[in-house]
Order: sequence, then structure tokens, then C-alpha cells
Amino acid sequence: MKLIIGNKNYSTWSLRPWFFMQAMGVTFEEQLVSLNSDNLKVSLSQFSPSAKVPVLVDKSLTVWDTLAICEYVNEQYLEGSGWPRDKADRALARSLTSEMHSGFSALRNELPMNIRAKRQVTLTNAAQAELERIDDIWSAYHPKSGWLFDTFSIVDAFFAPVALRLPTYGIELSENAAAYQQKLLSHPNIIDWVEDAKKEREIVESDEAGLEI
Ligand SMILES: N[C@@H](CCC(=O)N[C@@H](CS)C(=O)NCC(=O)O)C(=O)O
Repeated sequence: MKLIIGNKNYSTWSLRPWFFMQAMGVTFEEQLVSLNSDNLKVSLSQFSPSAKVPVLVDKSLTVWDTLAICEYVNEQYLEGSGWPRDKADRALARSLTSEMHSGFSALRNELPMNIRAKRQVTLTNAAQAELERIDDIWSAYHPKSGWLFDTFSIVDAFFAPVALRLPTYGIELSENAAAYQQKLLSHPNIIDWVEDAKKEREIVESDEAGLEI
């Protein structure tokens, strides 16, 4: 099984299924496609009908879009253990995952993931409000597991890119939300991703925001 991803320094969408599969011990190969390619649409369309990364190829099956990939892996390889066991928790975890998947557009635009950079930005009110929402969600992490629910699940993988966006722009959260952020940042698979991202040299101009510090 192969997961095709974009540059690790920038590709938040790629990070989500990559982290989920790594953390759950699912074996896969990764193949990186540069988001800086002159002919990006053409190079991505060889792999994915949407011409976007990530895309998962499992034998003759191609699955694209982060949430669909995580759901497929959860059903095919994890017997459902990728979501919380409790039905109500599962509904909440799916709500939060969907909120992340389809929302937070100000945060995405104003704070692109750029792991190796240190930048200064002035945020709009919309982005500030989204950061407050992140702070609220993360502050309610599960006291025993340290994840959002009683075990690591898809929802944690969906929030991982936000944890990596914030240090670039010097953004700090309240104490409880910062504890959850640290849980993500200190996960061995996230540490590996960050190490690889820092070795990359390509610059994707559209993801370079703010003033260099
Ligand atoms: N909703 C999609 C979004 C994927 C996406 O936008 N991927 C970006 C890279 S992080 C991409 O492939 N961009 C290339 C392009 O839009 O041409 C998902 O969940 O996978």
C-alpha cells in the first residue's frame, strides 16, 4: 500500500493520514510529489483523480481525500479502532474531525504550515476567532489519555497540522490547550515528520506567509 504525499514542510493534508497510519502501526510506503512542480496538476493527476495529495493506492483501489483515506484504513486494517469505542464519543470525534476538515479557512490562509520557518504575522479577527475555537477544543482533552478522547484516534491526526503551524508564528495557547499541543508535538511520528520537513529545501511561494524574524 502506498500513500502519495506532498512536501512535508508544507502539506498539512498529507500529514493527517500519514500520522494516523504511522501512529496506528499500519504498514505503507510513502511517495513524495513536489508541490512546487511546474506541472503540478499533470504530475498529481497520474496518481489521483482529484489531482491533489494525499492519495492512497491499495492494490487496485485508489482512495483520495484525507478523511476518506482515514475511514478506509480504519475499516480495512483497524477493525474500527481508529475512532473512539464509545458511540457518543465517536459522534463527537466525527463532528470535530469534520469541523477541521471543512473549516478553519482563515487559519489555513493566514498561518500556512511552514515547519522550518519563523515568521511574524498580524492576524485578522476571523483567524483570532478560529484560534479561540482551537483553544477551546484542545483544552477539553481527555485527562487520562492526553488525546481528545480515551485513545488516539483520527481526530487527533486531523488537528496535528495546527500544532505544527503555531510555533512558526510564535502563537501560544492557554495552559490546557498547550498541553494537548505538546502531546502532539512530542509524538515520535510527528518528530520524524518534522525532521524530514527540516531537511527539505524546496520553497512553495504560496505557503510562505509573514515577515521573516
Ligand atoms: N480536501 C482535500 C484537500 C487536499 C489538498 O488541497 N491538497 C493540496 C496539498 S496540501 C494539493 O494537492 N494541492 C495541489 C493543488 O491544489 O493543485 C483532502 O482532504 O485531501
